[in-house]
Amino acid sequence: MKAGFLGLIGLPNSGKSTLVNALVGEKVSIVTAKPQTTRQNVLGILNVPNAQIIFVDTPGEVKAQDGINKYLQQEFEKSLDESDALIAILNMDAPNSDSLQRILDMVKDSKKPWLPLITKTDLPQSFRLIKLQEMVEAAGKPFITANYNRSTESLREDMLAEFIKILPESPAPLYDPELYTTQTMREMTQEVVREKCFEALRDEVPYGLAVDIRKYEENEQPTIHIHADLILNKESHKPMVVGSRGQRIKHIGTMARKDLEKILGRPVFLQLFVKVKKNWTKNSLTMKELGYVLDL
Ligand SMILES: Nc1nc2c(ncn2[C@@H]2O[C@H](COP(=O)(O)OP(=O)(O)OP(=O)(O)O)[C@@H](O)[C@H]2O)c(=O)[nH]1
Ligand SMILES: [Mg+2]
Repeated sequence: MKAGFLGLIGLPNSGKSTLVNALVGEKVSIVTAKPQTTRQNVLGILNVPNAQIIFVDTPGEVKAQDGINKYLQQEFEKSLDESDALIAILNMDAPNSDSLQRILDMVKDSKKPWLPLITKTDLPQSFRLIKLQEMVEAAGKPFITANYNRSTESLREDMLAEFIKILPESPAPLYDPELYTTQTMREMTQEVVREKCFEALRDEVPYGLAVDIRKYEENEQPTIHIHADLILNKESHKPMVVGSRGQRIKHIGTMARKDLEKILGRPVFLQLFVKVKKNWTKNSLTMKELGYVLDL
C-alpha cells in the first residue's frame, strides 16, 4: 500500500483548509475568509483502498523575525521539510502570479515528489487560469483544479489517484484507520472557538487573540462543560470582543457551541471569559503557554 504525509504549500487564504475538509469529509481544520486562519499544522487523515493519505494543513507562506508570525513561518517550513510529498496550492485570487511562482519554486526546490493544484477556479479571473496552465505545463505536471462548488465524486477520485501516485510505499497505514485527525477534542474545541472569533472580529483584533481551554469536563452525561478564555494582546481590544451589552461574545459563544455540538455529537455548555495578556503575540514564553512553541 501507499501511505505518507502530503504537505499543502500555498499562500495565506488560498483554500488549503477548505480542501482538506472537503477531501477528508470532516471538519478537520478551521476556515475563515481572513488570511492566516491556520496557525498550527493540522493532520487530516483519509483512508482509501490501498492508501492512507495524511494531509498536512499548514499556515500560508509568511516571513517574520519573531512573535506569532515567526511561529506560523516555522510551521510552514516544517511542513515543507517533513512531508513525504507536496502539493503546491495555486489560488486563482492570489495578489499576483509572482507569488504563485514563488510557491512553485519552493516546492520544486524541496526535491520531493510534488503536484500543483489550482484552487478557487469558480472565480472569474480567467486570465490567471491561462497563466497558471502555462506554469503547470512548463513544469511537466498534470493540470488539477478544485473549487468548492463543483466537487463531484469522479473529480475527487481522479484527484486522489494523482495524490496517491506521489506517496511512498508503506507496509501498513501510519495511523489507526479509525482516526481522521490526530487533534484531541480539546484542541478541536480551541480551534472552533478561535474560528468564531476570527469571523466575528475585525482588523488586528483576531490576530492578537488566542483561545485557552481551561475546563473540559465530559463526566457529567450527556452535556460537555467547557470553559474557554479568549486571550487578547491589548486591553483596548476588550470592548470589541465583548461588544455592546455583551452581544458579540454571546454571538461567538452561540456559533461555537452549535459547531461543537455537531462535531462532538453531544450537548455542550460553553462559557467564554476574556483575559488580556499584554503583547502575548511577541512574548515567546506566553506564546509557549498558549501552545505556540518557538524553536530555538
Ligand atoms: N470562491 C471560492 N472560495 C474558496 C474556495 N475554497 C476556499 N474558499 C474561500 O477562501 C477563504 C480561505 O479559505 P481557507 O480554506 O481558510 O484557506 P487557507 O489556505 O486554509 O487559509 P489560511 O489558513 O489563512 O492560510 C474562505 O473564505 C473560503 O471559503 C473555492 O474553491 N472557491
Ligand atoms: Mg487554513
